[in-house]
Amino acid sequence: AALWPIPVSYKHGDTVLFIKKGVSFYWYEAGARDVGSIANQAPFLLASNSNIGLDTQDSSNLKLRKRYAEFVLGDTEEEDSMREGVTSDEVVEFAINSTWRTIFLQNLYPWKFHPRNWNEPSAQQTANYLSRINIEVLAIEPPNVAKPLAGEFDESYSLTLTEEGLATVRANSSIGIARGLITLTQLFYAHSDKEHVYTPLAPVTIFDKPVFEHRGINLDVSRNFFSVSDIKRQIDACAYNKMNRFHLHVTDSQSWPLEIPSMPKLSAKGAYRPDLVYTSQDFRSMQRYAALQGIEMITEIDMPGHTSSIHHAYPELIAAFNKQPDWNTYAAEPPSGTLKLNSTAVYNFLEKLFDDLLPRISPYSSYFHMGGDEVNRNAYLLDDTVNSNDPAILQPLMQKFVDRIHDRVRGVGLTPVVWEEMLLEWNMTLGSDVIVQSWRSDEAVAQIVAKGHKTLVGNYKYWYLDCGKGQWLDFDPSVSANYWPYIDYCAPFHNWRLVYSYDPLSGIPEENQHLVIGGEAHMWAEQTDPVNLDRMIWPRGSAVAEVLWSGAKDGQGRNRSQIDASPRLSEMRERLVSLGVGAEPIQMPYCTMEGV
Ligand code: CP6
Repeated sequence: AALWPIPVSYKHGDTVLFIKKGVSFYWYEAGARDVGSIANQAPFLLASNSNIGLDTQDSSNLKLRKRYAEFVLGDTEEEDSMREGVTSDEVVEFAINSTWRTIFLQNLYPWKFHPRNWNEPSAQQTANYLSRINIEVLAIEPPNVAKPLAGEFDESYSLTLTEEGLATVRANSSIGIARGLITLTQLFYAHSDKEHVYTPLAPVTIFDKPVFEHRGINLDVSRNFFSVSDIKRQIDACAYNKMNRFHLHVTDSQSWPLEIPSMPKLSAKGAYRPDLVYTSQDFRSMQRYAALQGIEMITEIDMPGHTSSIHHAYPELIAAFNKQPDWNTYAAEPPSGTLKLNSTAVYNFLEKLFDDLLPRISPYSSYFHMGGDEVNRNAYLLDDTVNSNDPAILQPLMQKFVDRIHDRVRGVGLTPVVWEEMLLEWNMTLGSDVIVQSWRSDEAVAQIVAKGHKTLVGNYKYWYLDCGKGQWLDFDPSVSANYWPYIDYCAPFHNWRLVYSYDPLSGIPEENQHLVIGGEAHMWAEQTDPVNLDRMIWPRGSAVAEVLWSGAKDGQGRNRSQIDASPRLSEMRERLVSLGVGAEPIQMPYCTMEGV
């Protein structure tokens, strides 16, 4: 089995099917549309050498209409629409397009997975020699669902591939179709003749659905800037791992790279360089690119700590800014600095920020993440609107801060997300809708669900992918701002097996397990920039993706990383590389070739 993440149920025979490079998609959908609108909405499908239209012979009793797209090899145009939101129709179109590209343009020549001197099967020797893969896609969701990502969505699918080369993907939603087509691509290999692909796995029957509803990567783009195309590549990799959330930790103390058109100074002064900024168009194109692949982009504006980059534009809003050399009295990282906690100016600023940003989030996401991590009480000693670090004084002020933000977020129909400290350290009273993201311990997860909140896991000892390499063994912040305070957490190094060994449900009483809705792997970027980004996230992120899609344990309660995962992950790594993702190898070819 070469599939990653491993499906719930999976049966295959061992027929080698040869397929000439070509495919037809028969696409059934609920609700009819005419042929003309296909051309209007998906010009990228209409490469000059492809053919698309409506099959007139269709008349199923489900009143489904059937359309087809025939592809022959050729380049497709990049989707570059600036329309707001995505429809379920566009999700299927995007999935079909990338399925074709992945199978026929990017597929693996599988030498690493066969013994030395392996003889490739030849098309001539094979009885089943097909001129094309026929793919039937059946989704019962209407084609024009405008926001298929709202909250929970049905990602289950079934997939069959017959000995005659007919592939059928069935799902209840467009996103289920996208997930099933990803699996389909993993069944095929390239032949060295460059004319054919083949599968040694037909006939195949797969039924599949995720264990956890929230499966994502959190990328910090404040400590280092990443281009839109770097980020879109991570989104592609997430989708290929069947992840469905992409958390963008877009602002922090070190830089503010997000353009806020109503307050242009924020990024003009707060970004590392005026051009290292995500414009509104960039922001929307990332959200849309994610949504087209069934991924919800979650935007985090971290507050009230982790905000000192605001001081470049609005110094009057920030307290305890950059108290070198004793920044660590006031914050977790240099520079220190926090939004003042009892300030009309800060509330006016937030009002303006949310008026600008929240309406740009709601077409693509059901969440807004307000941060709330690592707020150091001492910063409010230097806040002229508070002048105290007494919890009895700070707590009600923080409650008001959180309540005002959450009410504003709910006002546009979004669900607030906060880091665990708001609940567990600041004892905030939070609405029952609020999702609390944990990171510091399994006990924190247990406490959050005991209070009735939904939670996301991502214990830093397992799912933090950053792992500093330049730790100060005798950490002394007064010596230098070149710091890394978390000295212990990288030992042992977070290799993929350690990442895999984390079970999101460990220590959670059964009656509360439904509140553990999933988790995220975290890419904090203090020591990661575009040069090492891909290899820092992948393929360890794939380990997280499989734990969240398939569960941490196999059918017999065993951790798969100790049983059967390494050859599959090696293969997944090759697939990621062929998609253009610079994922690290986990083994040498010898291991997969000779089965060690
Ligand atoms: N930045 C922000 C960080 C971290 C957090 N929040 C972090 C904390 C501890 C470790 C790694 C990263 N760099 N905003 C914690 C949620 Cl070990």
